Amino acid sequence: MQSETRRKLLELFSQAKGDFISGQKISEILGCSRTAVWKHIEDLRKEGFELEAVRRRGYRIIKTPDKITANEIQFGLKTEVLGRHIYFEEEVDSTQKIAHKLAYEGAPEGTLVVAELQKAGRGRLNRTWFSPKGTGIWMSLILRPPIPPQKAPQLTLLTAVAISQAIQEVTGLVPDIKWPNDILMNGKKCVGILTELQAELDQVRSVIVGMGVNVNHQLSEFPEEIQSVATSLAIEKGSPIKRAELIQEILFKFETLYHQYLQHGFLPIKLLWEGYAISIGREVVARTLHGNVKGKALGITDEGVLMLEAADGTIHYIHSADIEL
Ligand code: BT5
Repeated sequence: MQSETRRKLLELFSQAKGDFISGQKISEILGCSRTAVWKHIEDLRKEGFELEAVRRRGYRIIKTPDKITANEIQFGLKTEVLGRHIYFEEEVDSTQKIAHKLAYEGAPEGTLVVAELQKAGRGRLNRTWFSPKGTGIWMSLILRPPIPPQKAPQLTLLTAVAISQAIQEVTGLVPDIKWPNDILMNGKKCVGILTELQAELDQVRSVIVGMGVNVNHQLSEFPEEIQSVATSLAIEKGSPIKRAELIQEILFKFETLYHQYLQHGFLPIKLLWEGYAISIGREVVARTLHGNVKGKALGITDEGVLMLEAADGTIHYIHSADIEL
C-alpha cells in the first residue's frame, strides 16, 4: 500500500496545479525533515515524474509519466473516496484475487487494486482476459454498498456507464454498451467488466468490480483468436491515451453515479445506460447457462434485467447471459 506521506505529497502538488511549493512548506505539512522531502522527490523522479527544483521557490511537477502506479493515479484525482487507497503491483495473477483478499481483511470502500500486467486475468465463467504489460488498465475496485446481493448486477451496468462517460470525456469517442458487461467501439470489445461478491444471505459485504480496458494496444498485439472481436481506444482514436488520466476520470464518474445510485436507486442510472445501449430493439440470442433464448431485446427493467420478446410474444427476463447481436 502507498505511504500516507507520499499520498499527502501528491495531493499537495495536485492542489498547486503546476505552481512551485517550497521545500519548507512541504516539510511542515508532511511533518518530515527537508532531507526526507528531497528523498521523496527523488523517488518520484525514479518513477518517471519530471520535477523542477528552483532555489528559493521550491519544487513543481512538470510532467507525469504514462504509468499507473498509485502516485500517477493520485496526482490530480478528483474523488473523495474511490481510489483514495491504492494497492499497485507491476505483476499479479489477477487484481480480482488481491481485491478479494483485501476486502476480506477489511479494506475500506473505494480501495483500488491496479496492476501493469495480469498473468491470469479472468473474465466471467473463468474465461481468460488478455492483460499484457503497459498498454491497458487492469483494476479492481472494492465497494461496500448497503444493498441485497440480488441487486449487485446493477453495479455492472453502473460501471459500464461510468467507464463510457469517462472514455467520452478523455478521448471524445462515444462507446456502445452491450448488456451486461461489454463496452464496444465499432462493434469490437474494448472494455470488459467482472462484478463479484462477498455476501451474506440478505446483505452484501463487499462488491469487487473488475475493469479491463484496452487502452494503447495495437491490433497486432492482441492474440490472433480475439483480433477480429477486440479493439483498443488508441486504435479507434488514432493516438495514444494517458492511462492514469483515464483511471482518474473513471473513478470520478463512478463516484458521482454511485452516490446517485445509493440515494435514488437504479432508475437514474438506467436512463443514462439507455443512452449508450446498442442491443435494444434488435434481434439477439442470449446464451444463458440454461440454454439459448432468441428474441427482440426490448430493453432493461427498472431493476436492470434484460427483457427479450420471443417470436411467439413471450417475454423472457434474462438475468445473466452472453448476448450475440
Ligand atoms: C469480461 O468477461 O469481459 C470481464 C473482463 C474483466 C477483466 C478485468 S481486468 C481487472 C480484473 N482482474 C481480472 O482478473 N479480471 C478483471 P467475459 O464477458 O467473460 O469476456 C471474456 C472474453 O472476452 C474472452 O473469452 C475473450 O473472448 C475476450 N477477451 C479476452 N481478453 C480480451 C481483451 N483484452 N479485449 C477484448 N476481448 C477480450
